[in-house]
Amino acid sequence: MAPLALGLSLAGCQADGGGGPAEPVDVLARRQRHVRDDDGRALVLHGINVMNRSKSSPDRQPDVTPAELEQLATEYGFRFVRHLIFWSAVEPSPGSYDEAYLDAVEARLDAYEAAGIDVLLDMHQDIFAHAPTWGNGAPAWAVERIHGEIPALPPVTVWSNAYYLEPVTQAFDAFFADDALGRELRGHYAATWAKVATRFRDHPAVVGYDLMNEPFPGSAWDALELGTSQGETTPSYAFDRERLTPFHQGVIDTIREVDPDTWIFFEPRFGAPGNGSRNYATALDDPRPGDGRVGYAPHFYSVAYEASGAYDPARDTAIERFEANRAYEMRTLDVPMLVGEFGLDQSGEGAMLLTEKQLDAFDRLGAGWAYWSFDPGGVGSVGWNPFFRTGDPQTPLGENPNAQLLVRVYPRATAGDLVGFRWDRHSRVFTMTFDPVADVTGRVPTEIVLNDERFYPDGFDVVLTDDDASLAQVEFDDAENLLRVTTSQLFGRQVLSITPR
Ligand code: IDC
Repeated sequence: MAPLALGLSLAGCQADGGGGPAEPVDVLARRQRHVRDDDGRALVLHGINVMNRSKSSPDRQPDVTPAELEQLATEYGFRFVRHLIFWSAVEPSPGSYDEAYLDAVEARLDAYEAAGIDVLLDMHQDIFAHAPTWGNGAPAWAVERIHGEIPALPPVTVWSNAYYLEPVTQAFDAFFADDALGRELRGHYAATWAKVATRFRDHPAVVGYDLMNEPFPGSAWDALELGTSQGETTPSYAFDRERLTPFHQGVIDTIREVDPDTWIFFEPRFGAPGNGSRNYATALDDPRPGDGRVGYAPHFYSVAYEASGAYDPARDTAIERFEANRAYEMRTLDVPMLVGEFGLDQSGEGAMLLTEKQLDAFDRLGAGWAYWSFDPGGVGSVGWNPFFRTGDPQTPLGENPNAQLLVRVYPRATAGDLVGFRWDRHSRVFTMTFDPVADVTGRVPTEIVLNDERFYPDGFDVVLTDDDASLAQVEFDDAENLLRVTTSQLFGRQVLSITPR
């Protein structure tokens, strides 16, 4: 029946009714809504930050094990990690790099690769620096360059309140200043990235670099912005346009001198955008030859939830603002997006509803995500963690309630231009729509992450609504929990759905 199906489909999608094969949709001329892999497939990355404990461990590495990575990837479908690295660890003294640290990072990258996990390398910082009483990020010598010594910070009740302490605010002002010291510090930062990129540009696990975690605006910090965006007259606006965008551009240009190919992600300033408000940054230029590979990696934490410990959908508009503002920015900044951090204490009232609404919004935006964070405790520990450690070497992880929401069916890699997708965990119906792309669709499979035992104990059906369904190859890899679907590139828009039996 294959020739008949082919004939019918061509007749159906040829506008001029002519005899030749239809032209595939020309997506090259269209904006890139997704990060693409080396095969040209559109990626949607679901995963987790690995790990908060790296900030304070002696080797600045996570203690995640290969067996845990295996379980994360195959059972839970977390095939992506945002792996924390630190400026202080790469450049412990000015101009000299710690190769042993980079070797240890490489060993982790090898472990991710073995588990089929893609990696975003996140140059993390909280409270500017890795220095006594400070946080993590910049080397202590950078604080000494700024302050002449390392000021001791007073204790704070909530960690992020330390940003507003005078020595920390001053350190960020110094780092972003348009003066000799600012240029020197940013030069070290960019050179550190060039070192990291030179080392890992060819590592198959690495999909991207996350330039700086939550850049704090220093004295341009504006608490008012946390509610709704205040607009062009604010210090935030000036910081985004005059400081942050040029800083990001400078680091991108430096990385591109050594690495033309790896995706580079930038974040909005710390604070308001993470609660759904606007980012005032302007579009970045990617000097690589060919299509740009700059992506956007904002975070999402509801300030109202964090302050009250409860989610009140009638009053907390963070999700609605986040979705609208991020969609606007994806268009105006011309970038694909992945949410580098979101997460919450799952014991609060409405925590599950908030998490589910966040995840559905990310799907609608076509954005991947990394939950904060993979820091499992022992049996019985819940808090923010989707997972806990069981002590069983075969099945090292057990799941907490929010894993019910985080483990989803999703299109990890689409051999085509992904128009949209939806996972409904109640009906267990998954739907995706994509347009074929020349030399991608038909050559490589679309890969859908699907845990059949979990979601479809009685089996599932895959339905392709296009005429060429009979030409598609559908294969389920039970060991990997991956559904591979290869369709023809000769046809028009395709809708694929998966339904329970
Ligand atoms: C938090 C950790 C916490 C630690 C703190 C400071 O959960 O244990 O004390 O960092 O290092 C962020 C940051 C991320 C935070 C996370 C949760 O990027 O480092 O981790 N968060 O508070 N921004 C908003 C929230």
